[in-house]
Amino acid sequence: MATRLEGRFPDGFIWGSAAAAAQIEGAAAEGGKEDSIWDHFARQPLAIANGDTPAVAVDHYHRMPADVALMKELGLQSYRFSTSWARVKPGDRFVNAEGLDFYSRLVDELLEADILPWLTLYHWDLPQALQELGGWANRDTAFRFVDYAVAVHEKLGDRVRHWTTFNEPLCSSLIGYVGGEHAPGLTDPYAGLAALHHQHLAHGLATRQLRELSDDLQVGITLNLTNAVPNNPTDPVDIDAARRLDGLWNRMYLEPLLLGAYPADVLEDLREYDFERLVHDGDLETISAPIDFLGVNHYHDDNFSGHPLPEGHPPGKAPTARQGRSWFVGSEHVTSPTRGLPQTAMGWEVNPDGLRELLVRLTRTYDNLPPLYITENGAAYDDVVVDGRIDDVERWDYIRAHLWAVADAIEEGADVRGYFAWTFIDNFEWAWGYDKRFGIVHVDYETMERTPKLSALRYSQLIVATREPAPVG
Ligand code: GBH
Repeated sequence: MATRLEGRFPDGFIWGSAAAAAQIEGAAAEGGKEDSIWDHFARQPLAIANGDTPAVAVDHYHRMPADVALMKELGLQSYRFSTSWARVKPGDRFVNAEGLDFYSRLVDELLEADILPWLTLYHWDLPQALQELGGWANRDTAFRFVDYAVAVHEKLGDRVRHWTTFNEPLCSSLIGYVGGEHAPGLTDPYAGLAALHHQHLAHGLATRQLRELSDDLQVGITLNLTNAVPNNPTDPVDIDAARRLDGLWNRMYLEPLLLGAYPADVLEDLREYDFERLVHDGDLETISAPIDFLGVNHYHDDNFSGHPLPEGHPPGKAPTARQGRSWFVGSEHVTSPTRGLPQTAMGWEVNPDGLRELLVRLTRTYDNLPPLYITENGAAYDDVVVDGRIDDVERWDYIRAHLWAVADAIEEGADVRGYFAWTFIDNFEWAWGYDKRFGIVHVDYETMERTPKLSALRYSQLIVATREPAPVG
């Protein structure tokens, strides 16, 4: 039995932390940046808790050098960030040099601090101007994404080696276009399914283009994958519910990428929507071009039932009183009963072993699975500041327990090469606004002062310890 967590990761394992442009930058209308769909969405009534907006966020745009200095102080080896399309190429016609300059300075600061830049091109902030042309429901947006990727590459391609096309396309397609909880806030299953396919296409087209521009890039994608568990493992109705959601949530994203085909059982679940009309000749070949890594974001696994929630079951948490719609397209009857496990402040159940199971299952299912990176994992808790300290013991317990699960998965053969704690700093948690804190670094929203929480200090110690030889005996 291994007793030291720090001794359980392979050489070269990358320890990092992550954030996303719309969640931290602020400066929403500065430096030539125009509205993204999140700026626009945040102005709609009841879109975001407390009427919060990403306009200022944690002002990272103006505080970037100090934030990078703090990353260095904590010993982070890599920083996963995203570029904002609305800052780089807001309209369809021009590239905003001032926006690109910001990212160029960020990359220089990181390299100077010996921190590997890990870039994501799309973390949900489509330019509103493109939304007005239909957004991701419009196939043409996939081709506009390539133009944007080329513009970013032209500026950063000489210094950035790790490129992620999309972060969690499930959220930016189904939750944004069907569930209505995320921008653009639609509740249209047809638009959601179109967005899903067009984001895959955009991924494939951009991957091909980036490889043509440089032959030494590491190009991949990040998916949010869940471990779909049947509520009652012997009830065929629950088993079918888990199969449906594993399909819609995981396999609709994994399989076109890795196998070049959408899963037949899900296409059947979606029959009334005629999903296949969206898929043109050659699309699947484009989408399934080999990738160098798969990013896995994981927060919770999910328990599914094909029965209505029992009477008296607590309702799922929603950020505002706004009415959404189930984004379980084609499987709208499926419910997610709780299992009575401990929950984070998001109401997400904590079950670290679900991450081990997921990683092992991926490894056993797909022969051509590329190396894996945990590109997000972390938790929201209600932090308390006492004498200027934030002893977020629960958050550190959460991270630590998930790292044990990752180490167990590696022992069982999963090729996991890095871990990025979500998130470097408290920030704009989408529809939840500033209500939920996921940071390992605390932000005082009055003064914008940054304070590493206990979790950051422990994480930092862990990073140092993994570099030291194990004690003898
Ligand atoms: C990630 O999304 C994001 O990449 C990141 O920006 C964000 O800040 C972070 O996690 C924390 O939220 O409809 O009830 O079944 C997490 C996305 C949120 C995915 C909830 C699926 C569905 C809940 N997940 N979720 S439900």
